[in-house]
Parts: sequence; structure tokens; C-alpha cells
Amino acid sequence: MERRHFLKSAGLGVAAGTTLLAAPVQARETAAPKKNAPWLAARTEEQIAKLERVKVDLVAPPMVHKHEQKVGPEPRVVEFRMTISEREIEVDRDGTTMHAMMFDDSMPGPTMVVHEGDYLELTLVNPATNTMPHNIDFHASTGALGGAKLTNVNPGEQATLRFKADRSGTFIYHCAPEGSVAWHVVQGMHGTVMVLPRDGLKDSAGNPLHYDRVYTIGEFDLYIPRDEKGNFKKYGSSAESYGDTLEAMRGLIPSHVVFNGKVGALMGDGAMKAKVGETVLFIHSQANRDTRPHLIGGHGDWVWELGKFDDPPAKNLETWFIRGGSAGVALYTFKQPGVYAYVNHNLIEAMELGAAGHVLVEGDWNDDLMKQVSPPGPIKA
Ligand SMILES: [Cu+2]
Repeated sequence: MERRHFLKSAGLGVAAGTTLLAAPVQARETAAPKKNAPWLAARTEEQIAKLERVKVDLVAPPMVHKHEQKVGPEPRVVEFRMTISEREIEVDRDGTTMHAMMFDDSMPGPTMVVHEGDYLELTLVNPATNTMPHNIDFHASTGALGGAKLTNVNPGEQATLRFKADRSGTFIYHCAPEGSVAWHVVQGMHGTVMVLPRDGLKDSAGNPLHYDRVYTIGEFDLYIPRDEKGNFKKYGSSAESYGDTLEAMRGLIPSHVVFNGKVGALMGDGAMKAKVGETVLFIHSQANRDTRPHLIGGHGDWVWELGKFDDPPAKNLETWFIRGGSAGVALYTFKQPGVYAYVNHNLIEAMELGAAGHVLVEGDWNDDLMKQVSPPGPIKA
């Protein structure tokens, strides 16, 4: 009832229901509970209380907290804590500002890693210094609008939510306060949960895959209002910016498209790093709008563009696709040194609006893979 009411108030109710009913019935693999997966068994509160508890300190993106890739079959309760901040940030090199809302003071919020069957337990803190109520909707969870119904916190309050991470993959989380969901999301409130299979990642033939480093990239489409002269407007507060921002959002044309909160955030001192021979996992989340990541000079060796590890990964991709409202993953083993660009390959969004970062790779050049046979020079007869 509650969900129906919610959808109806968002103007989505009838269309969504009709589509579901009209879906053709076809023979296919079901998403039924997995066999031979005791970690997914239903547990009573007493049984959950006996599970091992692990407390994890989150780290700021693009880094991801330390974690194991493979673990034993016994699930754990993994505790996280995030604090919400509201503050003005610079979003480009010209000093354009926005009143951001953030989980743990970063865009995206920190990435949380657990394993399939674990219970994720988050304490969400909304300090009294903030002005707005917030909450969290986990796409990895089941029920209560993703947890949003159970985590509404006013300034000065906190709440703790536990959910069973019973599907592997990368899933976004985001704030979703009734009446202003889109605004809180585009102002910065999204991040990723990665639920790893307990026996690690596998390629499409079932062989184990391992990564040496992981980076998390959150892409944000921003809608900064302009004045009559076309200059970006500056506001004294979040509330003051709301009306104009909503109008800009309704135009569906972002003023900026940025990785990790600002044009150039993943360049220079903020660039990602790797070495030749290292395998890097790139997590890419976009809570609101589609994007198409590409590594210039590289590939996606193994890509879960839908982000769900029960699916076999695609291989050798040039460009992959992250649907607005999801997170996907690409694995790449670097073979050449140099500066790589990691971009949204709508190149206008990358080069003009900001959706680009760098990966600095050390190591020896491989002439077999590429060689400059003769450098640029005058045309010869
Ligand atoms: Cu919020």
C-alpha cells in the first residue's frame, strides 16, 4: 500500500503496473534462491546475534576500504557509519559553486564492501548543523523503499538499518526523502555498495578473477542555474537555490557532468594510479542519468556493465554502459605505461562538461603492442 501510494504520488503508478502485467511469459532461469548457498539461509534474530560482527571504517573515494575478495561460507554482520553533510562546494575550475548534500562529506559517498549473505548494518547520522531531513535507499536491499522508510533522520538524529545482502553485485545507494528525491540525488547524495560473491569474481568460463586495486567513480549530472547574462548563479543557502535548480533539472540538460564532485577531481593530484601488470577494478555509479565509460588506450577486459556478478562478464569492451540508477564494474590489466583518460564517451559530456579522469600508469613500454614506426614529419614524395 505504502509503495503504491508513493508511486502514485510520483505519477508512476499506473504505467509501471501495466508494463509488469504485460511482460511476456517465457522459459528462463529464475532468480530463485541459490542451491548450495547456506549463507543465504533465513535466520532468526537469535541466530543473527551469534554471527561474527565486523566494524569497517569507510574511506573517501576514489579509494575503497580494505576488504577480502574471497571469504568462508559463514556470513557476518558488517557495521558501517556515515555522517551526512550539507555545505557549499566548488564544482569546476572557474569557481562555480553548489550547495551540496553528501554522505560522509564526499561525492560519491564512500563505497561499502560486503559479501553475499552478509548483513550490512548502517548507522546514518544527520548532525544538528544540517538543515534538512535525509534517509537512505539501498538498491542492494529488499523492502521499505530500500530502507528509506526506516531511516528518515532530521537534523540532530541518527538511525540504524540492517539488511541482508542476498544478491551479489554493485548497487547504488542514495538519499530519497519524500517530495525531493531527485534534488537530494543530483546535489550529491549517492554511492555504491559492492556485494562480492563469497568465492570471489569469475570470468565467463568460471575461472577465478582477482584485482590488485579498486577505484570507485561516481558520476554526477549537475544542474547549476544561470542568470540573465548566462553566468552561473551563486546562492546564500541550499533553500535559496532550490527553485531555480528544480527549473534547471526539468530542462534535463546538465550544466556540468563530473566525476567525484568536481571537474578535474580525478586529475593531477587526484589522478588514479596503477602499474603495468596490475589488475584494476573500476566501479562506476550513476544514480540519475545514463553514462558510457571508456578507458582511452585501454579496454574493459571483463565488464559487468549491469553490475551483477551472477551474470557472466562481457570481455574486451571498448565502451560500456551504466544505466542511470545503477553501478557497474570493469576489470582491466594494464599492459602499457602512460597517462590514460577514463571518460564518459559522449565526448561533449567528457571534454566540455567534465566527465573525465586520469589513470597514471608506471612501467615499461611494449613495442610489440604498439610502435611508432616513423614520427610525424613532412610528407615524403
Ligand atoms: Cu538527503
